[in-house]
Amino acid sequence: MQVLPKGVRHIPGYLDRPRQEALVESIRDVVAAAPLYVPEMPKTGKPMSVRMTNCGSLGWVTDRERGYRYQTHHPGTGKPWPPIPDVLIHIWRAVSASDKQPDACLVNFYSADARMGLHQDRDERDLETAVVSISLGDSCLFRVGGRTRGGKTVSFRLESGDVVVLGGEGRLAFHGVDRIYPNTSTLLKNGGRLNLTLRRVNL
Ligand SMILES: O=C(O)CCC(=O)C(=O)O
Ligand SMILES: [Mn+2]
Repeated sequence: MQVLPKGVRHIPGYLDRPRQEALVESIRDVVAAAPLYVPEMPKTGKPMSVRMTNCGSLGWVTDRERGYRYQTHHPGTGKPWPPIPDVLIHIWRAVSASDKQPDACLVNFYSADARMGLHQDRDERDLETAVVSISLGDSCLFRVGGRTRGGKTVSFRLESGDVVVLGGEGRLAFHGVDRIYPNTSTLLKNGGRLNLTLRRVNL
């Protein structure tokens, strides 16, 4: 058993299959109201390999001109993001150890060749409340380290139904997704991996 950095908690199999299925259904409704789109890297405009959307009062977006930020509206439709489904609020309450509510939920969709480079979550005003991340569908290789780039990292697989909490000293841990393992889950009909990241943005 590997030792994870302080404040980083991996809860394997937190959601059983029926709860995973219910969650996918509620995310289908989110995506119907707020379609997945291709985010662009700041300055270069290079497309990210992960497709994204959000629910909650604020959504994380990025594009060439304005870079990483939170905003109240979907960049494509101009509409407010749909609300965070109750099932997600319940998970947050059970694992975040916070009395605050999440005000943002980023929905990441990874096809077989998508990945996410090592980064910190630090676009929030609140950098103390934990970040709660839920994995659905195909497995991935997740990497997490400390608060400085270039330090030691550990890698482990995230499977469908797993939850990761970055709290306390782990709140600003560098983390990323090195690869997806295609066809490792039957949860999503067309394969791929869904990640739901719940955060508290405003103080
Ligand atoms: O997909 C994941 O497990 C991590 C996603 C992530 O780190 C992010 O969206 O900031
Ligand atoms: Mn992140």
